[in-house]
Amino acid sequence: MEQAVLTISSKNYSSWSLRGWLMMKFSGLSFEEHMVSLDDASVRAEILLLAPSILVPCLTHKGLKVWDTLAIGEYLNEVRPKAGLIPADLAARTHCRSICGEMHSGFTSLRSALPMNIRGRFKNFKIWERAQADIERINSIWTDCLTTYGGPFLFGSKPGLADAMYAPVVSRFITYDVELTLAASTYSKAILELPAMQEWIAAALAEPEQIEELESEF
Ligand SMILES: N[C@@H](CCC(=O)N[C@@H](CS)C(=O)NCC(=O)O)C(=O)O
Repeated sequence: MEQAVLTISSKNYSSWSLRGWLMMKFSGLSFEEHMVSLDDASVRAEILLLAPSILVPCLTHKGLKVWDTLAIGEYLNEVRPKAGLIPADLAARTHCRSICGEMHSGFTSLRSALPMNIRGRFKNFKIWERAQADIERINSIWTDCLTTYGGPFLFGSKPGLADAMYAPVVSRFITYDVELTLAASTYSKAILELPAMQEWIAAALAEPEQIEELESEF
């Protein structure tokens, strides 16, 4: 199929869907979104045809299938090179790929203890020590990028791959009442003001699906 189709799941809970969807928006490639519920066995069979990992997001475009969020980002950078998803400068590009890799394979404590839940609000949430270490590392990544490249986004004036990778963290910090450093608060504001992010949040707020286990303090 010529037209790009991005398959995603819940806008309230699926952080990887948000990352892939923001990459699509930042790339400027027009696409249709296909929303699925991965709890349904027949849907899982359908997803298997698009992504052997049976995970979302996955992209189909011009007869190609791309699954796994980082691969989607790299693909978009190839087909939309002028969008600047990845910085042009070698040093910045290397830095960008390193922090994207860090998010893709790391921060497991933060991810498991503070799952994305855009609608949720947990005041005075008790943050586990290892999740706190992840938060501190993220703060230092953001501070370093904003200082080096001048903001308001991680690699300068336009949002790109790294911002898509870190945007769900901005939402988690609000949900779990995480105390923000000045850099984190400035960066969060820039992300939340993006029209694409506002569009996603509005859809997440309107979504009826609820996962009970994620709706109480745990
Ligand atoms: N490493 C994968 C992770 C994707 C992932 O874990 N996606 C979740 C949704 S956020 C998923 O599809 N989970 C399967 C399920 O819920 O059954 C990527 O980068 O795309």
